[in-house]
Amino acid sequence: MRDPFSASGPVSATERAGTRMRAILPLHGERDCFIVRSVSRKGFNARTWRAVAVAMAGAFLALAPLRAEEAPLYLAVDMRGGREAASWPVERVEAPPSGERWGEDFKTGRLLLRRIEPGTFAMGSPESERGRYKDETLHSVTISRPYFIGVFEVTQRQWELAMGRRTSPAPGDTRPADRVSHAAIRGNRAGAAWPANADVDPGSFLGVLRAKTGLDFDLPTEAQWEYACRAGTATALNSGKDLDDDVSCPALAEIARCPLNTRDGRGGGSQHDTGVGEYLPNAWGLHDMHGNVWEWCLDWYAPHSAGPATDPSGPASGTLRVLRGGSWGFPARDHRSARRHGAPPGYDAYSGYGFRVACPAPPEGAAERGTGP
Ligand SMILES: [Ca+2]
Repeated sequence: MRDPFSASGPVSATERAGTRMRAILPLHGERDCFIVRSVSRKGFNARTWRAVAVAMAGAFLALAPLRAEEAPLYLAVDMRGGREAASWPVERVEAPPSGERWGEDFKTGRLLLRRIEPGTFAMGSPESERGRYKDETLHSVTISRPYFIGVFEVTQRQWELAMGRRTSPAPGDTRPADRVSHAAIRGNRAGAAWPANADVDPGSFLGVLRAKTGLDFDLPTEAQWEYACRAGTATALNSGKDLDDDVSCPALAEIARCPLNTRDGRGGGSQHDTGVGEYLPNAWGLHDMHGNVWEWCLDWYAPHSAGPATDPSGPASGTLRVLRGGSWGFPARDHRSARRHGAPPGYDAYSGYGFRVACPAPPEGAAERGTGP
């Protein structure tokens, strides 16, 4: 690690350092990370620093650059060349883009993923959790390797860029790709073999994404999905709140497109999803882990076993593939972090089934580095 960047003062302060103007901003969703944006004669630069000493709330004592193995925080695939492009550039992004509407670009022509660090968490739900189902047996799961996961559900425009058509007649580039089957995402030949291997069909969405980027994109495993959804929480919802009603819960409406917020002015309707990223993200900056559309995971569905597991890949065989997170048409209890749902892998008739992608993190030290502030 480099020497800490010595600075002190309130966050969100703008200061002059030599010839540079420097703005220090809290990184959304991170308690100890800050973005340092600097403007000098050489141009604009932004990178993420981790506070090594935090004094009072809202002030820091020193910042250190993220370790090489921690960077970059984000990875972006530029899909705008469409199917005709020989390849799609993969950019390493060390800080989320700025601007009020920064997300729009990453909901249409570019695909944004957030790095998730390894850790151990309690998967499933305690018996005391309101709205739980019996197949959510609480057990310890370790995620041993870092990975990237989509900040948003894959959208109609992104699907169209890869596949040449949309999945649904519903208008809106930023609406999720719905009515997609597990088989359409991975393929129903090679792509049906998980967990025997991680192959996908060349003509599937993931086959195209892999061919254009050279990276091993896939659906997340069920454990990767729940770990990313919870972002450190053990409550029913990833906002740190529990349900106060099984069907209609205001705490859920803050973070998810669900039946309760059908007419909140964000594009939702009584019979469909809405644009991705319209509701509050979790602590790791991921949107719509609850609600909007259910998200396909890699695993076959089966009841959890009670013992601890490391990087579980699900049962060897089954009839249903797992879906997680609930959707616009389901009651509150079906949006809980621990809720498990399944459907036949070829099922594509429901407008509440979609997905987000995941990707193993590059080897440690392989990440490109930005320059200091
Ligand atoms: Ca979702």
